[in-house]
Amino acid sequence: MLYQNVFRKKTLFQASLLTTITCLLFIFSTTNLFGQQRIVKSINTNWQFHKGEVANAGDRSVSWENVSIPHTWNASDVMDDEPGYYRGVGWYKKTLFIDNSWKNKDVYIFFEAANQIADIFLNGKKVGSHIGGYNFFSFKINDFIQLGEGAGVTANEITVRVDNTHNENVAPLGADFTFYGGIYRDVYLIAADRIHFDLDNYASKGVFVSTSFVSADKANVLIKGAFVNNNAKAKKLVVRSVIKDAEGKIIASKETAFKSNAASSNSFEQRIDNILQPKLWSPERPYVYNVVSTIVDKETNQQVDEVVNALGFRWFSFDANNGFFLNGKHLKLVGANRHQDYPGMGNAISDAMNIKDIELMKQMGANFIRIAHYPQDPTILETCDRLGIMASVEIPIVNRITESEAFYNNCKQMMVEMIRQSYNHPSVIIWAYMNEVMISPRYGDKTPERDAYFKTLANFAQQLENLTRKEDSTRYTMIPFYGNFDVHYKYGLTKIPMVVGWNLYQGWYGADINGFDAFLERHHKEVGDKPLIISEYGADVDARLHDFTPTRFDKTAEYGNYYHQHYFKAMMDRSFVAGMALWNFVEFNAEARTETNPHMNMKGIVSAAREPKDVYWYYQAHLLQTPVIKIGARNWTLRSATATDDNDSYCTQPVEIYTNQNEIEVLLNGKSLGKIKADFGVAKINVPFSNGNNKFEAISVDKNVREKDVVDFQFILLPKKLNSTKVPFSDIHVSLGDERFFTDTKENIVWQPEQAYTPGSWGYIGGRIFKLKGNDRLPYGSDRNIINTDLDALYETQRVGLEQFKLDVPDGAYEVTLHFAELSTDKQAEKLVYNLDKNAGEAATAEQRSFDVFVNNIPVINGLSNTNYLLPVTAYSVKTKISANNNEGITVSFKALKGETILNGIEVRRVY
Ligand code: GCB
Ligand code: CA
Repeated sequence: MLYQNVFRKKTLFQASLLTTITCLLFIFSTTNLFGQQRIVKSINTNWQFHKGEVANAGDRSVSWENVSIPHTWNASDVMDDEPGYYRGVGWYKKTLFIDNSWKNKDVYIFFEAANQIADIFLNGKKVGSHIGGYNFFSFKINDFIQLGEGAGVTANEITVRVDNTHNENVAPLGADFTFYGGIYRDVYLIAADRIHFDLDNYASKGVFVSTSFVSADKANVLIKGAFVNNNAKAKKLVVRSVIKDAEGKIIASKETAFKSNAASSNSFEQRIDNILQPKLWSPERPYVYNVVSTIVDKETNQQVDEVVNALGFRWFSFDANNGFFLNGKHLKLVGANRHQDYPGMGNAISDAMNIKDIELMKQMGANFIRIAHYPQDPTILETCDRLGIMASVEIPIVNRITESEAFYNNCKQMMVEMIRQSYNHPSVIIWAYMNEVMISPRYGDKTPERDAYFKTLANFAQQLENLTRKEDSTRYTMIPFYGNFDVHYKYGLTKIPMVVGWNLYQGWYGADINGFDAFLERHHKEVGDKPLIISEYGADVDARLHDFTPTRFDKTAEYGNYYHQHYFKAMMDRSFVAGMALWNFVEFNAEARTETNPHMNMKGIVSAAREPKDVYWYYQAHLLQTPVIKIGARNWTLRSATATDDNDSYCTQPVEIYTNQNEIEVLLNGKSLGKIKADFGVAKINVPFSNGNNKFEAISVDKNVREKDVVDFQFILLPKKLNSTKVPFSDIHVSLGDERFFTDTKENIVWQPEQAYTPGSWGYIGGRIFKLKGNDRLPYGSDRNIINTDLDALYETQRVGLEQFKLDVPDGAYEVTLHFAELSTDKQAEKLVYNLDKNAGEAATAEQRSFDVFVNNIPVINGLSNTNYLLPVTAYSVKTKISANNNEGITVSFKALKGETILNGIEVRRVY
């Protein structure tokens, strides 16, 4: 029921339908070629912004900063060491120079979004308010603007109060992403003729296009909508819809004549049937037609308004056993979720940056996107239409609801806005809502209250479901659940949507990765009539961290690869899995997160700077039809490790190559290392890297395939014995309590995982790896944000209780740097709701400690303690100069005075 609000206008007259003419391949008279269109122009530049409340916008006592839109006030405070970010009020103002000739027009202001409550004022008078941070909204402003006589423009002042304060009645209430405040998408002025397509229908196009029937042979199109005649007199009008193919050729059209009364709103409905041999829309060929809807004033025979919409001919269905079908053909939906922010910019990003993400997804071979957890910039769906990516779009109810009428109504409004605003995009196949709402019952374990809350949730889900189906019967619905099967089943949630989405993290938040396969089987067995999409799955990858024997939650690239390879195969193997959207396409800001890259959720398969990680190439190898050969860990070009052989000539490390070729030949510095068969998209080989540059090439054994890949790896070989003459010692950087390699890409330093001391070499003596008390998930180290450093990964790991760190370096002058951070602290970490592990984030009891540090018997640190430099989760470093004599090397000794000794990192550099 798209039109329930069309008739809320002041005067309501029934338009009389005079004639209806259908003509296929109708050629129009030239008078319409340059028909009048509405004026649409952005007003993004030259705004002023004040962070905080302002009594009135003219207040000169407050300071205003020049900004342009898109703008957020949280671009940088989400990355600092101070927990939290500004959630409050911000004011915007701008002088609007409006054309005097717009006197005769209907003028609107249109926002693509403002987060999250916006109040709009013009010349000091309130125009209106909008609630919700992710949908478009618009207001008619004729009654508020001042226009002078004659030619030229008149200055008007617009002010906008935006508020992103937490509000219990506005979704999202809490989530693992940042709720950036501000006017963060484009703002437009629209000036339309007094006769125009409806501009008061939830900031939608006012014209709704659907296909009532599509087959390969023929298609029927339905165009519905409303228009207004805001003239003081009745008008004879023609509403004309023209379908043009991608080349601009008219293939069908329809005209409907109306007599519209003065100040009236009129609905219309046009059918264009029997379009023969329509070019179907699909990921391989996303053929987009245009529907150009115009209104012609019969008196003057002039076009007065025009709206253009995309039209794709496609049909689709979900089947609980066999998955998804597009245009009658089986197609597995494979793609990703996507957040909308960039580092340093927050959510205030350009159209080009939005478009680029979708292009990157397409280049990977994705055919599906879950636009989560909220509707995004209009360019996103436009690009999906154009590139052939099917979309699920979602309103931002995340983790929990508030049991209030205001909350329910706001959510329903968001749903109606979303559907009407994005209705005409052929890429949209699913409307979704309520991400993981069963995860955080506000009543904890209090059973009766909790039970009531879950029942309320189920009831509200049903209401949203009904509303969605009533608004749009041409799409499917989905609710993305979290991985507790029983609770969703018990409260009937699995019955409500047309497609069930599961967000599953076995092998990440949950211990056993095989639990994923078991869960899929369980769904199929117990709710076998429900089509299924894995709406989220993912693992955090800090591309700077590597380990060839990775473990869950170590954030290494290698664990991420293992996780995705397991999941992808499990889903491809099961036909009842209709599709998947990995979490997440991009690394995104989640201010409350800590871990190795604080404030970031690193599950992105492209980095925050949009650099693909290995997993991206893995999917590409599976999804593209054209030859793909991509060397894995290709961003890890600066490596350093200890020689594998006794001559210090090489170090062997495994490398994965992602490919859709059967067999790959690998060359190192021009010499073949042999041929390897690929297994489900991955060819693996051990590579003997030598000191210096290693030119690594992968080519197809199939001589007809030209595609190949080359990566230059810089390898710094460390000698097995530090007095090696073949590879003279120069420097070493060791992360204690760590099993990973950590490449600091800013300083081009490679931190080695720790090792135990053996004579002639280097390493620790005594002690144990630090592990956070009561946290079973982290294999070692802490996940806290370390203050005063960007090298969180280094300081988060630690060796406890060590006696010495020894390096059998040759005689010479050295610089030794020691790094410490107190990881055992009772300073409470913020509890994160997505944190499925109950114990995680629990406060550890602060250890009291004090110890002396000697370097070659010189007392460098006297009584390092929690009462002096050793502040909780704060980086502390000391650099000392020392000489090694008599072949005794360097010995750093730790002497406990109270509690246990610690060391987080050590660097040794030979000076001469
Ligand atoms: C989820 C949430 C998503 C989080 C993700 C994660 O289940 O739906 O918002 O970002 O997990 O990375 O923890
Ligand atoms: Ca902060």
